[in-house]
Parts: sequence; structure tokens; C-alpha cells
Amino acid sequence: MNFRMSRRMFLKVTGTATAGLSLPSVVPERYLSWAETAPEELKPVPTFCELCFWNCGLIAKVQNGKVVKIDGNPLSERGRGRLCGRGNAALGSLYDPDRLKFPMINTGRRGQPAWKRASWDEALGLVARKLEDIREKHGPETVALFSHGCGGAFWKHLMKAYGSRSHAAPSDAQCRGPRDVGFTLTFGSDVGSPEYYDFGESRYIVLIGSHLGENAHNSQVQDIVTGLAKGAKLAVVDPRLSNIAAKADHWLPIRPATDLALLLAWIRLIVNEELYDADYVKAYAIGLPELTAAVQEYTPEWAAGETELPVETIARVARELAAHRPNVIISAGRYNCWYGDDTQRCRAIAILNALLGSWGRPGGIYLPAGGGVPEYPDLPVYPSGRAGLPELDAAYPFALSQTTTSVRQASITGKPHPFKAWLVYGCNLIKTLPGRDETVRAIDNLDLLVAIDILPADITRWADVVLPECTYLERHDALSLGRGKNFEVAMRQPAVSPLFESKPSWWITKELAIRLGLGDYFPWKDGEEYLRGRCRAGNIDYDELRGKGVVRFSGKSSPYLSPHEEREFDTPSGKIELYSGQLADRGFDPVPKYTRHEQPPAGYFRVLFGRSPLHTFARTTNNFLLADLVPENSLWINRKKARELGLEDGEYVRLENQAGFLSPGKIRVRHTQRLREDCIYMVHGFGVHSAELTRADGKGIGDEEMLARYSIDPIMGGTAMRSNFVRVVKEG
Ligand SMILES: Nc1nc2c(c(=O)[nH]1)N[C@H]1C(S)=C(S)[C@@H](COP(=O)(O)OP(=O)(O)OC[C@H]3O[C@@H](n4cnc5c(=O)[nH]c(N)nc54)[C@H](O)[C@@H]3O)O[C@H]1N2
Ligand SMILES: Nc1nc2c(c(=O)[nH]1)N[C@H]1C(S)=C(S)[C@@H](COP(=O)(O)OP(=O)(O)OC[C@H]3O[C@@H](n4cnc5c(=O)[nH]c(N)nc54)[C@H](O)[C@@H]3O)O[C@H]1N2
Ligand code: SF4
Ligand SMILES: [Mo]
Repeated sequence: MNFRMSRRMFLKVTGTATAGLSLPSVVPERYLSWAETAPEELKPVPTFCELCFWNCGLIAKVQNGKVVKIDGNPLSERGRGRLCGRGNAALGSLYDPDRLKFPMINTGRRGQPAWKRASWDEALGLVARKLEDIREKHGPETVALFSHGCGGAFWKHLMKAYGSRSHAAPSDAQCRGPRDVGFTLTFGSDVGSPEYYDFGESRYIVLIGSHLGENAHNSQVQDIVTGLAKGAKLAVVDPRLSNIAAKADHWLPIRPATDLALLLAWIRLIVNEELYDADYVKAYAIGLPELTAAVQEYTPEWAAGETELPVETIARVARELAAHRPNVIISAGRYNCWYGDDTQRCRAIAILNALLGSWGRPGGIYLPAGGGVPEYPDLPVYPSGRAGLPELDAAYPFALSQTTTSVRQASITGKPHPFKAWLVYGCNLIKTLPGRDETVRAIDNLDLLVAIDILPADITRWADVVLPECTYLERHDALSLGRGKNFEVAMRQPAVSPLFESKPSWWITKELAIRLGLGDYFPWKDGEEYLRGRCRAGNIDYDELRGKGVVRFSGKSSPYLSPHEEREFDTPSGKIELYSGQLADRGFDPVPKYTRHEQPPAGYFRVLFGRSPLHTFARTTNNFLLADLVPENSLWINRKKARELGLEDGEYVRLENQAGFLSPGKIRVRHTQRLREDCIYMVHGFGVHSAELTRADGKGIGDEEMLARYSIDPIMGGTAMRSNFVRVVKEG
């Protein structure tokens, strides 16, 4: 199908064209008081954004003690002087009247809290006493940290000093984990974050389910726009005509859960017609004969049956792609916990890139500059873990880091070892782990749950103690390192002092450490001294960094392979592994095999979800600037289907999943021709259930509320969430 949207319209829809937003009338009155005093000069304070994890550099403009405007920092490679729609809404986060204001202790029940305001001393004293007690009775490894975001570095440091190595993140096992593992099994390394996708130089781009543009990762959206402007061809595989699919040369509205069939058919066609980069494969890869033999059953005709895509389109895209090699990318996007065979799907994507020679080639997947900054110098060594401790992720042999899946399971069963406390930093586990009942059961087993957050988010309602962090515009923080074609170091510094009694993580962790007898691990007086120490260790001029916000170091090596370059890959064979001996040794398919997934029964639709261009999960759904623009999510449903069901455009409905669970909230129907008939689509982050979040509470439905069922990727433990079916329930 062909449908092109103009570039200007695309930018408008994706929000990347917005310049610095000034404050609209929705700002609470009391924050507008600067207008009454004589305006001072605007003072620029360079720092970086935390409204998502791209960490774009920004410059906060401060006047009379208030941040009045935010601009992009041109020195930042991840932003290049621009901010996305969310980044521009910084003031809605900083000046959100619903923010957590002081430490709180839950005197009620988890999930039905009764809050008592506490002093920092009381709250930290309580947490420290409990952690001491747990360390003595059960061992330090029974405390787990969940984290997402820059300040998590201080919490990881605290946990290691305390003696626990248990650290997990939904941004791995519920996000990019399968992709990182699939690529690492193939190339010996993953595609990074920011991804090493060289879109700006590509001649042919294939996006597998990635909705870049709605996924608003700043410089990456700029890169793909650049590539398209320079004439790159684009094919988008998505059951939904996403904004970027609307710009594509080919939209492939694939039947959900069948992507692996398409990928295997492409591999077959490319090897059978000898369209691959023979020199490259000969020089760098092993396993072509085994790969060729293993894919013979996957004919384009067979794939057409599975995917419901025209056989001509399947063959045409493969041939076009090969004609543009090696300046091509078959992108795995970022979020990949789809159907349970996700590592294998990502491996198929990696194999395609390898066959077309795109790894290390212009317009393909570039080789990052690398680089790093040492930790703070001269810290005491961490205590070693208890000898003989059973490995938490032993069940998932190729997990690259500890999985939330294993920590939650161990918290329920006590196996392979129990958990007694969770520290939850910047994670909203109630909304971001599938199978809420299990999350609640795990939490019920704990002696302590501490949430460190900026908002009274859903997860805070399950905490025993809530510690209010100040927002990113009010704090020093860990460094943010960007490994792209250049290496960049960004620093965060407060534009204004913390509001209310909120505190930065460097302070909270230091105070906890002192109470736990671990003060030696936190020798810095304050956040600035911590950053000076890191800069000293990394030979970075602190004053330059503070003045610019970002410093960049040019790459020591080329982003591209030179012709005939010898290269060793970090795999067991030193080669790109089209056939994976490692997988075979562990009893997994060495070449991806197709598995057929269940399709929705009659009357039901598969639940698909994705990103709102103007929100980051539930992080921003209460942000007054963004809630003003996108106050709730809607239920995308194919118009023909909607009419059959008698659903009006705009009416509110409930959803009931295959397990008979009826959504407590309602969602507005949105008729569309941009979606297949067998699925519905909604953006993640709504369906908040926290009355203190006055703008977000009760708006729309959370996709996670419908996800009773998930399957676990046996290779790396990721939880696949797109195998749930719902029917639409009309009100009354
Ligand atoms: N059902 C469903 N589940 C999903 C997804 C989905 O689309 N649907 N997406 C998956 C993906 S891709 C990912 S990456 C994960 C993300 O899942 P998580 O790692 O849990 O992250 P967030 O949802 O971003 O959690 C945000 C929490 O951090 C708080 N927060 C915001 N800023 C700060 C700050 O500066 N300091 C502190 N201390 N807290 C802060 C917010 O208030 C909120 O409570 O979720 C995954 N899970
Ligand atoms: N604005 C904004 N941007 C964000 C975020 C945010 O919260 N807000 N979050 C960031 C994070 S943490 C992540 S991980 C990324 C995620 O962003 P991406 O990796 O780009 O995308 P996904 O969430 O996997 O993709 C959603 C798309 O997949 C399609 N899809 C669903 N099922 C299938 C299927 O079976 N096959 C195929 N081919 N497609 C399918 C959906 O229709 C939808 O268009 O976004 C990042 N960028
Ligand atoms: S992409 Fe947007 S929200 Fe994410 S860091 Fe950059 S400006 Fe902030
Ligand atoms: Mo993610």
C-alpha cells in the first residue's frame, strides 16, 4: 500500500518541529508570580532532559528564581539544539502541583495506603533500620533494586556497598532485552542506546514494528527525516499505518505475531537468489550453508499465508533491499517483548543485516566511538557476594542482566533465594510489569518496599515508605554518557532549588549510607563534588562541562569498516554467527525457526500498544502542559469493525480480556482505516489509578490492565505482552 504524508505534516504530528514552548494559561496561578516583580535577565543553565532516557541536552532559562523557558542545547548530539514535544514540557513536570512534597510512611495497607507525613530523618531512619534488620536476618542479597533513569546510578552504588547485586529494570526484560541478546548472539555486541542506526546515510530502511516519530527519540527522528529527505526508500512493517508508515514507500500491514515468517522468507529469498554481500559474508560470517538449509521451507508463498501480505510485496521489498546493500538497515526498533520468541525474531533481523553487509557500513549499523568515564576515584571496594549463592537468572542462560521476571518470581516462591525488600527508583512496576496479580503477590511477601519517585504514581501506593526526589531541573545527578559516532558526556545541574522537601538522589543515598554504616562509600560533600571527582578521574574539564552542559570527544575509530579490514567479532567464533553454536549447545534453535502464535478468537481483538508522541509512559500523563494536549488515550479500532459492532466514533467503552477481566476505566472509541481488523491499538501510560494525580487519575485505560497473559522468552527471560485479546463492551 502506498500513502505518503508530507514532511511538514509528519513533523507536526510527531512534535519534533515545536520550538521552545512558552507557558500557556494552564499553569497554576501561583507559579505565575514572577510577572509581579521586575524581570531579571534570563540566566541560562545547561543541563539535560529526563522526560525520557534519550537525555537530550537542554538550556533552562531562569528568571527571578524560576525556570521560565527551556531550549535545546545545540552542543548535545542527542538533541542537536532541539527538544521533542515532551522535552519542551519541562515546566509541567517541575511545577506540577501534584508532585510528591515530603517523605511519607504508609500506616495503612499496601495498595490502600494511609499516609503519614514524615521528616527525612524519620523516613530514612526507618528504611535504614529495616535494611539493617534484613541484612542480619536474611542476607543483603534479599534486597533488590529496580531502576530506570540517571539517578539510578547512586542507588546501584548504594546496593553494591550494602552487599546486594540484585538489580533489575523493566527497560530490559520488558523492553529492549531480546533485541540486545539477539544481536549479541549474532554480532557479539548489541545496537546500543542511543541505537547505532545510521538512518541519515541509509538508502533503504525497513522498520519492523518500530513507530519512529511517535517513538520520539529526538536525534533518531531527525536522522530518519534526514535519510528520507536525501532519498532513502522506506518500508514499514506494522499492522497499523503509523505516522512513519504513512511516509513509507511500502506499508506492510502484517498480521500481528507473524513477523518471523516474513523475516525468514526474506532470508530465504536473499540466500537462494544470491543477493547477499558475498565478500562481506565470506570475510566476516560463519554458518551460511546451515542457514541456507534451515530456511528452505519458508517460501514467500508460505509467508504470504502466515502474514496476510501479498506475495509480490514480500519478494519486491527483499529484492529492493538487496539492491541497495550495504547502505541499508533492517531496524528492530527498541521495544521488543512481543510474542515470546523475541530473541529469535531479533536474531532473524540481525542475520538479515549481516547478509546485506550493513553492520559497520554507511547507512547501516555504525560502529560506535566508545568511551567511558571512570567512577569516582578511590572508593572502598564493594563487599563480595555470599559464596555459593544460587544464580537468579540461571533459567535464562543468555540474559545480559538480571531480569525483573526472575526477581519477581523469586519474591513469590523464595527460589532460588527469597527477597525481603524492593527499592524502586523511577519505575512504575504496577503498570510496567505484565501480570499485575503476580506483582502484587510478590510485593505482599516483602518486609519493605521503598519507592523513590517524583510523583504519587501508581507504584507509590504499594510502598511502605515514599521518598520524594526533586525533578531533573533541581538537581545534580550522575553523568549521562552518549556513545554514538562521537562520545559525549552530559552533566545535570540544578536550574533552581528543589521545591517542597524533595531531595536529589546523591543526597538521599548518602544519608541512607551513613545510617547503614556505609558512609565511606559516599565521600562527596555534595553533588557538585561528586561530579568534580568523576571529571578528575576522566580528564574532563569540570568548568567547561558545567558551562556547556555537554562535552564531546571525537571517535578514536571510524564508524565504518574500511575495505578488506580484518575484524574480530566478540562471539565464540570471532565471526558473525549466522548459525549460533552457543544456542545449539543450550538446546535452542541455532537458526531461528517459525513458531505459530494463537490468533484472537471470534469477537475478540488482539491488544496492541505503543507510544504517544506527547507522553512518556505514565511519567507525563499528569504533566499539565502535555495533558492539555493529550488528556487521555483512545481505542483505535478499524472503522468497518466498529460499525459492525455498533460503536460510535468518540463513545466511551470498556474492554474485557480473554480471562474475563473487565476494565475499571473507560476509553473513547476512535474509528480508523489505519489499522487491521483483527486488533485494537492504544498508547501506554493512561489508566492511572492514583487520586493524587489529579489530571491523569482515571483517564482512559492502561494497556497493562488488559495483559493477564504473557509468555517468557526462554533464551533471556523477557516477558512478551502482545498475546492478549479483548472484546469491546458497550456501556449499558
Ligand atoms: N503494558 C506495558 N508495559 C510496558 C510497556 C508498555 O508499553 N506497555 N513498555 C515497556 C518499556 S518499553 C519500558 S522501557 C518499561 C519502562 O518501565 P519503568 O522502568 O517502570 O519506567 P517508567 O514507566 O518510565 O516509570 C516511571 C516512574 O518514574 C517516575 N519518575 C519520573 N521522573 C523521575 C525522576 O526524576 N526521579 C525519580 N525517582 N522518579 C521519576 C515516574 O513518576 C514513574 O513512577 O516499561 C515496559 N512495560
Ligand atoms: N513519545 C515517546 N517516545 C518514546 C517513548 C515514550 O514513552 N514516548 N518510549 C521510548 C521507549 S522506552 C521505547 S522502548 C520505544 C518504543 O518504540 P519502538 O521500538 O519504535 O516501538 P514499539 O513500541 O515496539 O512499536 C509500536 C508499534 O508496533 C506495532 N506493532 C504491534 N504489534 C506488531 C506486530 O506483531 N508486528 C509488527 N511488525 N508491528 C507491531 C504497533 O502497531 C506500533 O505502531 O519508544 C521510545 N520513545
Ligand atoms: S527525546 Fe524528548 S523527552 Fe526524551 S530526552 Fe529528548 S527532549 Fe527529553
Ligand atoms: Mo523501553
